Amino acid sequence: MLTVYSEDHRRQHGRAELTGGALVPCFEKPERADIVLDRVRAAGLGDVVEPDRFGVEPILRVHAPDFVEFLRTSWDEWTRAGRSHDALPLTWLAPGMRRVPPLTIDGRLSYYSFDAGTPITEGTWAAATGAVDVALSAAARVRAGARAVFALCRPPGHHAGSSFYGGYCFLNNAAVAAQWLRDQGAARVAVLDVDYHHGNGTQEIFYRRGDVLTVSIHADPRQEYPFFLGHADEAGEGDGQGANLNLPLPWGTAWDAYRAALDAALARVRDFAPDALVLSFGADTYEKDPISRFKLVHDDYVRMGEAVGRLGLPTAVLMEGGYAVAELGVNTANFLSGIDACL
Ligand code: Q9C
Ligand code: ZN
Repeated sequence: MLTVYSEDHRRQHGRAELTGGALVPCFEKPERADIVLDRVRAAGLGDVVEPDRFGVEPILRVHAPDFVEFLRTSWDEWTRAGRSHDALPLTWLAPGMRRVPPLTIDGRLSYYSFDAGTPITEGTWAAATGAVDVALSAAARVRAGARAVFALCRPPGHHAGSSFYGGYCFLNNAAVAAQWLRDQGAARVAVLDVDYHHGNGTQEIFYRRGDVLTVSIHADPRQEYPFFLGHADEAGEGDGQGANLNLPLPWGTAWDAYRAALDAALARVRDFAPDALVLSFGADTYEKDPISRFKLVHDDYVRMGEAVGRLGLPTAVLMEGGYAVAELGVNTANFLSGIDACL
């Protein structure tokens, strides 16, 4: 399987996130991509290529212009306010408050975000747009006939919505890729998200649409981040009624229960009969992940890849989360090998 990779990811290197009441070093760090690339090479999975550049237009197909402009200019606004450390928000809307666009950078960070775990840095825009180019380059090769391509995206994307960032995500790589495939002529596209956390951004972007199926297997939001989306009864609205499937699982879930959910997810994807699949892959379901509570082991990722591969769909696999850095490469390469075994 071909891998698309760019060094642009290094430009996102936040110092700290607010977690468990403490400022701690960012879990989402450049070493994640390094170890995945190393293992992809060591496993002999295939060539590694640079992305093509697609510009901002495909991003604007799923993200609001004012939000994109905010991401592009927020670091400059932040430094003009006299700050030189990473930019973090610390106030959010609660029910009864008003969504009036603030004029100042602290208000604007709050307006466009939903957590304090996602620092904006000098290189954030370059890294985030680079990750989109990586995803789009994989999608383009799939559209041109490749059966499966791996986009080694960093920073990840699935928590970013049409007008908000958070969860280490700024631009929704999977949503941009899915929309781009639609715009290139795919009649139906499915997004399957197996990251430990619910893909709330992807769900939000496509929730009222029937042409893009969104399916997510994740930790139950009653227990786990992002808490306020990802429940089992969210089925889509309007034209999108029936085109969203959430399969929340409890803390402690291991392979047997996970596989049952995966089978249900794959059955829904198969029934939808998409022209292409975008797969949001996170290895934070791994038993030793430092911020997560599922119990998958190395070999489970091979089985997961084989099950996805047996769908027989043209597939762009996009990197999302996974924070047990030392073992992130093995788990990801195992998943890709499982798909490769079915090509
Ligand atoms: N400190 C992905 O796996 N955890 N994102 C708490 C506030 C956030 C995970 C954030 C976890 C985000 C792509
Ligand atoms: Zn995650």
